[in-house]
Amino acid sequence: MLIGIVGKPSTGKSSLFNALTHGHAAVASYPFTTIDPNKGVAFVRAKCACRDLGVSCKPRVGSCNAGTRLIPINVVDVAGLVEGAHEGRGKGNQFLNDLVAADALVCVADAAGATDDGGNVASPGSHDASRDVEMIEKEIDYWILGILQRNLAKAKGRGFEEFATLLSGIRVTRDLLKHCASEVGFSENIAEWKTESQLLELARALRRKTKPIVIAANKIDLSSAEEGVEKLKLAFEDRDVVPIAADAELALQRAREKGWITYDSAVERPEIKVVAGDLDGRITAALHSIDEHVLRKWGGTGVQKLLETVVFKTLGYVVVFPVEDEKHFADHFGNALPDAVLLPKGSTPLQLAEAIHSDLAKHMLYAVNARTKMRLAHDHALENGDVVKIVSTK
Ligand SMILES: Nc1nc2c(ncn2[C@@H]2O[C@H](COP(=O)(O)OP(=O)(O)OP(=O)(O)O)[C@@H](O)[C@H]2O)c(=O)[nH]1
Ligand SMILES: [Mg+2]
Repeated sequence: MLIGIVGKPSTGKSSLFNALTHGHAAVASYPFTTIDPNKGVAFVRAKCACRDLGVSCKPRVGSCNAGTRLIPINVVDVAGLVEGAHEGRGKGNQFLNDLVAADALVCVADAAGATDDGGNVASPGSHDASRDVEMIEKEIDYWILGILQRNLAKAKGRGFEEFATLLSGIRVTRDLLKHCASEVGFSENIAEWKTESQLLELARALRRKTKPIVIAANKIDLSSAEEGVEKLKLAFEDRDVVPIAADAELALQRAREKGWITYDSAVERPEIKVVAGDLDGRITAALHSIDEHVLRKWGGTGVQKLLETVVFKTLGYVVVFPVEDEKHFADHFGNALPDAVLLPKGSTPLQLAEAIHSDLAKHMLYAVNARTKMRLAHDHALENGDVVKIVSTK
């Protein structure tokens, strides 16, 4: 699973990246601080099956803490996009190619409206973040349009099927392409796909399906953000808008690492407890400000909630635990619940097998629900928390 972080320059993309991945990407108040992409790993929390099953699990990746499993998610933070990026403005849009495999995007907006169109510091409330989100979506549509046009040229003289295969890199399947093409009025004869406005419509339809966008309304510690968050929620009623304070989350993580405070972002309404006796007055004041303007006012920094909103709400993924030994819920070494796999809701046992290894899928015979020991139908929709054994000829 890969999540891409996009947005106008200086909205706080790298700050969010650092907060999610405990990373050290460069952060600064001037535009285009990030040029080369930052790549890292974040973790979503999910209920582990170990408690229900009464086993002590041994995750191969991630970890499990008192029945809460941490599952890794890849995150990429890229350069900022400005209006006209598809025509080469700012850093252009070619760097978006690092996001071709992304399952979803997080669009970071400065909800406090304190960043101008070019990413320079502006007075709070002077910019409308919803316009920025519209601009980002438009630039992503043009990027996809470019991919469609390049691949149409490559597929020249060949058919729809070949063209669809060329688009698999951006997670477009044949069926999805067919569906979206007919939505915009294209026939299956790709030689007739010439109208740019229709192609752009197609790009937009494909973007909505393959790159769902969650809006991270950042900088909620600033007073003008309250209005900005409301505006974003109103403008994007059909979207998930999560208020966040990336900077504050980073500051709390670092204060905790230094042993100054205790802080657990995983709980509802987290609190800060100062444990160091001799903190500098400026640090105490900064912590107090975060406590008052972020934790008490908004119920948390929103950073972990954002990640889990993307994975479990927007994408609607479920967690499935594949095992080889259904009696002990373990792999063949006896490690209980070694893997926790994220899959789209409605996935079948074959899709689980494909997610584990293409060979397993190729040689799969059937699947068993390890909890009930009953065989699963081929079209069974896997549910959150299922523990499944795939039986194959190999
Ligand atoms: N007040 C406030 N400032 C923030 C927050 N998050 C980030 N910032 C500040 O916003 C500025 C830009 O942050 P970056 O993380 O570098 O932004 P970016 O979107 O990666 O910027 P580019 O890489 O230049 O596109 C920095 O001065 C950050 O300290 C926040 O939650 N609140
Ligand atoms: Mg950056």
